[in-house]
Amino acid sequence: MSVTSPLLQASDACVLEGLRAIVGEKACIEVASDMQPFTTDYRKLYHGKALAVVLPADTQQVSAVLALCFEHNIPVVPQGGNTSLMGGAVPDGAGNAVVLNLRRMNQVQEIDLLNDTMTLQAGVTLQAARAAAEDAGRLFPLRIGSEGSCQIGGNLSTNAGGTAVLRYGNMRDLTLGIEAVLPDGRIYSSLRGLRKDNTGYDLKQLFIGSEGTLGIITAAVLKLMPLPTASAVAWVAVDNPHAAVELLTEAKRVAGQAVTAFELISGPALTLVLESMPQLSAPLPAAHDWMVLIELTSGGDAESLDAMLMGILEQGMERGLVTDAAVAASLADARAFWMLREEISDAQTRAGGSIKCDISIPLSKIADFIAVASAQVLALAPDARMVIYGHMGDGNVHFNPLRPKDVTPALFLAENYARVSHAVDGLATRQNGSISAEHGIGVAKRDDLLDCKSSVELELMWQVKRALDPKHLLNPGKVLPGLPGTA
Ligand code: 2HG
Ligand code: ZN
Repeated sequence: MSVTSPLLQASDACVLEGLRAIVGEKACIEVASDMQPFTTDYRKLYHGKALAVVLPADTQQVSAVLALCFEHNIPVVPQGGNTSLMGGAVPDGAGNAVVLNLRRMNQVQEIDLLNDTMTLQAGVTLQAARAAAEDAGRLFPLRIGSEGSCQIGGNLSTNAGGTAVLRYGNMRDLTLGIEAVLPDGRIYSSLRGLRKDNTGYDLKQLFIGSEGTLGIITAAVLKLMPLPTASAVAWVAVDNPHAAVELLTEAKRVAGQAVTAFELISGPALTLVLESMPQLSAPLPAAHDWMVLIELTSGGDAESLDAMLMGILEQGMERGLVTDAAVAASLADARAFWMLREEISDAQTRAGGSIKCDISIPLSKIADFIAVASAQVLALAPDARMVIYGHMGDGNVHFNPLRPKDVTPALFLAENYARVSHAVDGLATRQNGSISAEHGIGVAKRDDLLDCKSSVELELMWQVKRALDPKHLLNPGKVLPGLPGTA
């Protein structure tokens, strides 16, 4: 659609014409209703507006779009699969920004089996990246629930984590190089597939995790791992989070590197999933306040891995940490256990009225943290459903109090969002934890950085921002809170 509204300023019309010339008419969306899927986040909590949504086909087009926007002082909001939980990938309501969605840049460009690397464009979905690696006989180990829609560029720009970080690390750990386009259109590239390179500053790290505020990541070289040949999975009832931490220590003692995932799940989290998806069933006959999902994987045989898992569970029972356990007898069982875990996030989205806290804290303190934070939240919102779960093995818990069934999402959030998240995040900060372990900052947690970052950290962040994005055009309003006299 290329009809320019008469209400547009002459300069906007000129920018739109330029954008169409760069990406082609079909890849430049200008009608508000067509832009809506790109200007609203997937939980439908953030509704923005845009001048246009562009879908470039390659890095050169991204570069040309950014150069044009730089010249005309037009903000640009980079977007991958638009699965951010923090409102990080949609524009604000001003309507003056261009959303640059990377989904057309979806080519896996090279798999180098000798180097164990994969080079791909940023718009490849995580699922497609994993499938391409698997087709080549390798594992790309990042694993998150939204893998069908989230894209590698978004995974990089948020330094995504997920359920296999315990074994393989997060996106930063899995990346050898990136290509990124700077706000003025210049292209930075470190797509060299090197595992060692100490030639000065490691600039790629600036772009990873900075949520598109410094440059737009357009391609990456990622590490590949051997495909595991065996896995063993158990759904385990534990007495409490302290017992879960003890069990994790035991698991690491017995199975070492084979401990791939160790996920904590509270009773209310499982209940929510079962209520919202009645076709699924609980792995254990009785209800439990706390459960963990353990996965071991290895390149060895299934028998030894099963024996290790049984050893961990027996020790756990002997020591009174484990009260019941179901071991997956087949791949289908294992998938069913994982589905219960992976559906927790979407079940909250469907219910509405969830307060998202994404805490990390040293493992030695995490159980106490959960106890104290729960007591504080229940003092503020006594009927909240305590949906607490996540990547216990990484010291990362999604602490997401949910509205009671008889209170509307809007009312629950209006009354509780600020005070509950302030209490939980404040406690984490005082204990030297993080208020965003893996979800990023976006717009949702931006101003909370003022409470948890030192003035030195904030000043340095702003200095880096100004150095790379002097006109403050890339993903404005995200990540960086205003600094008095500097914003
Ligand atoms: C998960 O671990 C995701 O399921 C989403 O990080 C967590 O919705 C959430 O809070
Ligand atoms: Zn998570």
